[in-house]
Amino acid sequence: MERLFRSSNRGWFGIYLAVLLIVAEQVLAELRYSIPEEVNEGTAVGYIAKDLGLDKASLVDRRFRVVPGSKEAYFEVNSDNGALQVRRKIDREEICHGSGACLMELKILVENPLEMHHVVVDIADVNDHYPSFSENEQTFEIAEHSSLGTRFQLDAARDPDAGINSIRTYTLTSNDHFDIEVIQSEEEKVPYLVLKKSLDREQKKKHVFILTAADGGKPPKSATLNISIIVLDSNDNRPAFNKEIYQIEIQENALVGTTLTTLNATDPDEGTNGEIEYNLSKTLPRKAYEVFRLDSVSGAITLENALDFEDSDTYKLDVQASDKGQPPLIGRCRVIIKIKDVNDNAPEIEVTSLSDTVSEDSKPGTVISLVSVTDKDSSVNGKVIVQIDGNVPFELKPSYKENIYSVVTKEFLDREKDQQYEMTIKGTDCGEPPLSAIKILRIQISDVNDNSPQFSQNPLQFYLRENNVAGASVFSVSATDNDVNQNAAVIYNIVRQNDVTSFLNVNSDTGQISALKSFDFETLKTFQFQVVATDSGTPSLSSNVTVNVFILDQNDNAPVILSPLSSNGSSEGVEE
Ligand SMILES: *C1O[C@H](CO)[C@@H](O)[C@H](O)[C@H]1NC(C)=O
Ligand SMILES: *[C@@H]1O[C@H](CO)[C@@H](O)[C@H](O)[C@H]1NC(C)=O
Ligand SMILES: *[C@@H]1O[C@H](CO)[C@@H](O)[C@H](O)[C@H]1NC(C)=O
Ligand SMILES: *[C@@H]1O[C@H](CO)[C@@H](O)[C@H](O)[C@H]1NC(C)=O
Ligand SMILES: *[C@@H]1O[C@H](CO)[C@@H](O)[C@H](O)[C@H]1NC(C)=O
Repeated sequence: MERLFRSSNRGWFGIYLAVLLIVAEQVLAELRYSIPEEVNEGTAVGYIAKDLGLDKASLVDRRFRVVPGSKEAYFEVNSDNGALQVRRKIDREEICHGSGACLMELKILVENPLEMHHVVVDIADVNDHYPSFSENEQTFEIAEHSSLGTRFQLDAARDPDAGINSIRTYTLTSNDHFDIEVIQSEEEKVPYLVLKKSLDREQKKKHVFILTAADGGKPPKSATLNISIIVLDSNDNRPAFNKEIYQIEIQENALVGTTLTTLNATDPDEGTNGEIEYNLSKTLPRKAYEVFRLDSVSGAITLENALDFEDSDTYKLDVQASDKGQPPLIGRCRVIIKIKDVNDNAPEIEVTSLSDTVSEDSKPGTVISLVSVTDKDSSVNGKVIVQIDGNVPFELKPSYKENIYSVVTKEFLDREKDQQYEMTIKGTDCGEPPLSAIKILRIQISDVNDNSPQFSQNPLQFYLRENNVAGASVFSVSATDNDVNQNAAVIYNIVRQNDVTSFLNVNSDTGQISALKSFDFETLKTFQFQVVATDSGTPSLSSNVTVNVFILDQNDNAPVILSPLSSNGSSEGVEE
């Protein structure tokens, strides 16, 4: 620094050799000279002897000299040529402060006769100092979005030189955000940074500029100050989710604890201004809070309780991400969770019958029951196939409404063949694996009078010993009826056709036939009659049987020989 200073000064020296001489016209004949500072020793300040009109030759005799004093050290007179000359280098800034004129007063004395002259030497400034900053770096912390026009005072540079050689300009590296503004106070120029464009920490959090202070010398000397601007965060960014809508699909049988997705919101702010907390919106249906859990720190959504597609097939969760600034800012997103159906429900079968009996005379196609089939699973798994298992005279027909079927008779029924049916109605869904349900349907077939009483054979033959006891039961007839109850309740009647039948009686309930008279083989050997069996149905049905009766002979007559007896004489023989 020292060396640089000197060499620069030497360059300017020549210009200042032309010393101005000012002769002040004062009472005390004051002499005034000006020299630049820093001139070499021996440089003439002014030719005093000449200026005072003193004879050069007499100077030694008259003891021409500078009166010793504080400033004496800097100057001396030359008795040979009468000049005032510099005795040692003068540093203006060492002697004078401030930028005003730097004047040095001297007294010059000659004797015989005694005279004293005042001399004023004006030490002119030379640009021998560089501007300087007290620090080489200055740091500011400025909140982002500070209002435009805000000023920040910078360190002023110092330059001990005076006037034009002191600080003249401040310049800042060109940038978008700040201008430099210089305010002239009493003594010095004070530079300010003025905000001209808003700062955004998320764009750039540190700005570095160089402030250059230059003096007005020719050439100017300068100094630099590094300026760092640290942009302080303000909570000016709300958390943003990486998606506005998250679409998620999950099987309804997903295990509790399964993580469905992890939400991710980011906030470029700093510290707590960028710290995110996730929450479900407070206005969701209660069920949503029971089924899902949102981790407020990680953003993970996990299954808290089992899902049920049949209960709810979609959930819409409104989620907010809040930062921890003061006040906090909030970002929102929506999570749509679609539940995928799993075949976890068997079909349900419901049978509605008006009666559990059906008349055997029903026409084919008669509706006996309605079967409704439902399945709680979704369309694919709900679709149910219904069928009747077993070999029964019934079939299913689609009805007026989907999922409702009629059970109808497929053919004529015959109670006398099957009086009861048990059938299995089976519904099977189309899930994987398929699930099925069964329902047992029991049907009683009710009787219709469609069978007449039947005698086991027709005609019937009976043998009756003559001389039977009148009024006693002699034989019985019986008819059976395949129907039941009244339709099978048979009563018997004898068809009154001839005389013989008037001697016969039938118990209408039992079919016991009694003979009202005793028969005589010798007068009547055989006779025939008919018995009608009638059931009690409405209308009733009947059938008849022909009864042939043969009277058997007894040995009730003494022999009367009319012709030779045959060798054969069996008393049990039947003669035609
Ligand atoms: C004699 O009687 C027996 C038994 O009654 C009979 O089988 C047989 O035919 C009779 N004979 C004649 C010649 O009538
Ligand atoms: C000032 O900034 C310049 C350029 O960026 C750099 O080279 C120098 O080291 C800095 N000085 C200080 C003291 O930070
Ligand atoms: C969240 O998103 C940001 C930006 O897209 C990404 O840098 C970060 O890694 C993500 N975080 C997680 C946990 O996925
Ligand atoms: C978010 O959730 C956390 C943890 O469950 C809770 O402490 C906080 O109060 C909630 N914040 C809001 C805004 O609901
Ligand atoms: C007896 O049955 C026959 C054939 O079924 C019928 O023709 C006849 O009229 C019946 N007789 C009486 C008296 O019912």
